[in-house]
Amino acid sequence: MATGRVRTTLPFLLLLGTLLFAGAVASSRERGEQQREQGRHEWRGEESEEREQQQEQEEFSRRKPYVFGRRSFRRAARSEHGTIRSLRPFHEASQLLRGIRDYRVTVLEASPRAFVLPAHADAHSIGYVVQGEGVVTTIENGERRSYTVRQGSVFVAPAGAVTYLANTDGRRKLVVAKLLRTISVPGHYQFFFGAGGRNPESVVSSFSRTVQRAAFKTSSDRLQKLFGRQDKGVIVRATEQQVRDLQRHASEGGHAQQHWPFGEARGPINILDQRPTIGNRHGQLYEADARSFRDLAEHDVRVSLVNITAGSMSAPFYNTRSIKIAYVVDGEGHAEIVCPHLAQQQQHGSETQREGRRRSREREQESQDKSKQWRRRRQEGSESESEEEEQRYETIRARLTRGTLFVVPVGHPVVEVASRDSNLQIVCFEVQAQRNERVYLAGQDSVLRKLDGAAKELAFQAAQREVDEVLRAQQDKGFLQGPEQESQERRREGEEEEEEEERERGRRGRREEVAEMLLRMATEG
Ligand SMILES: [Cu+2]
Repeated sequence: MATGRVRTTLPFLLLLGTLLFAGAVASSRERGEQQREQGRHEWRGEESEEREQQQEQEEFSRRKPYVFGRRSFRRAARSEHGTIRSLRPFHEASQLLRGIRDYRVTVLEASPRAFVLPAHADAHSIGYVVQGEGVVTTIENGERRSYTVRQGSVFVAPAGAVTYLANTDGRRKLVVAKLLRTISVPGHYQFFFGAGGRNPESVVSSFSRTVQRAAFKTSSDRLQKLFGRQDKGVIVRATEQQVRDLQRHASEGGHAQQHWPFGEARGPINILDQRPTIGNRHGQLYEADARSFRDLAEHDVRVSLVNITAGSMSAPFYNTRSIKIAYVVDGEGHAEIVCPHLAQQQQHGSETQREGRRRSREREQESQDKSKQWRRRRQEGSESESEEEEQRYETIRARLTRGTLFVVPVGHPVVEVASRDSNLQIVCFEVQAQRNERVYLAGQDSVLRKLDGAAKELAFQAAQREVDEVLRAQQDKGFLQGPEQESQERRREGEEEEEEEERERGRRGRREEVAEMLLRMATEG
């Protein structure tokens, strides 16, 4: 008996020690980071308010690791004429996002007639034009190519290619969401300016004087004059004439109908010009991938735009291989992401951690989901040994507004719901796109409908006819009628809560609940 206890206590102590040590390291690192952050803000003349927001953000991300609000983005560059905001590396935000640590997301907002200085990066970049119009130029293999882009355009700037961009509109902002694929330091990218001066500093003037003189075969004086002038930052304003000049050599690119092995067309495509892959009155999905867009082939990324009609929703689905990085470009609504990892973390977390998390959670109005209910039940002491073996899920409910980013990992079921008042538009970068399949859990092409009759009977413990009746009720596919009004929804959720408590009393398995949840999803709407 005694040895048994020693055997279980020792690993526990080791684990505890490791956790404490890791905690100390993390907090000292955090402190350093904060001090650095603070210094930067003071230099900018900003107060520590932002730091508080950041802490709040970190707290938040621990609870919803797949969701990043507008405030999660940091300014990477700013001038009078525009900003570049960047989301920190995914793997630093959460362990669960290690799979996409090579990717970063930035958002450029350029004022009318703004010009983003030529630079190259140590990362590939795939851009989607959210709003406005402009000209993008890249110099690759010694050739300069300029293309006009507008809302819906997808363009690729390969690593190392000198790229620049201008907002050609005199009135509207140009907004571009970019996925960066880092290839040097995972999750980190750098920009290098050749043409420039003091701000941005040109790489040229960082070489020694003697090297500069020899390389350019001209005097230090003249070099200093040329490379010492620019001090307006990364984004400057062009004149009308300069914009016209930039436009003059730009072609449309675009080859929406051509499939690239047959056409040699290059340059961006506009996904909104394509026929939707899925579409009905509840929504449309527009896609660009390696088949329709040559430039995406080597990056194994699919770019898509989802437009969900006000009051409608996407059918619950998951991706077989892709990790989806989604950025809300317009409208409002919410998403639900079903995640087993978080449920496991909850299960394995210490009692105090769980308590802390619960308290902070209660501050959040919207987290009235099932996971909380079962956590509460656990705290009431209804857990048993066998419960550890069960498959559990936590539902992450994310409010979506313009500028929200969310990640849906491989295999995780998700549903996106547009509010009653506005269409919801989301641009999605799906990485590991090759041979990915969207698998629907409800609707006409639901994977559940394809189960064998016997498999249905066994999985649901119900007669096949009964199962089919439920699974066939939803006639639409891809995009569906959304849930009822919020107030009705609340009432129904209340009823469900009672039902569920009853079920718990009856000690019925969680698996059954999952099946019922799927059935409910299939029949709703
Ligand atoms: Cu998960």
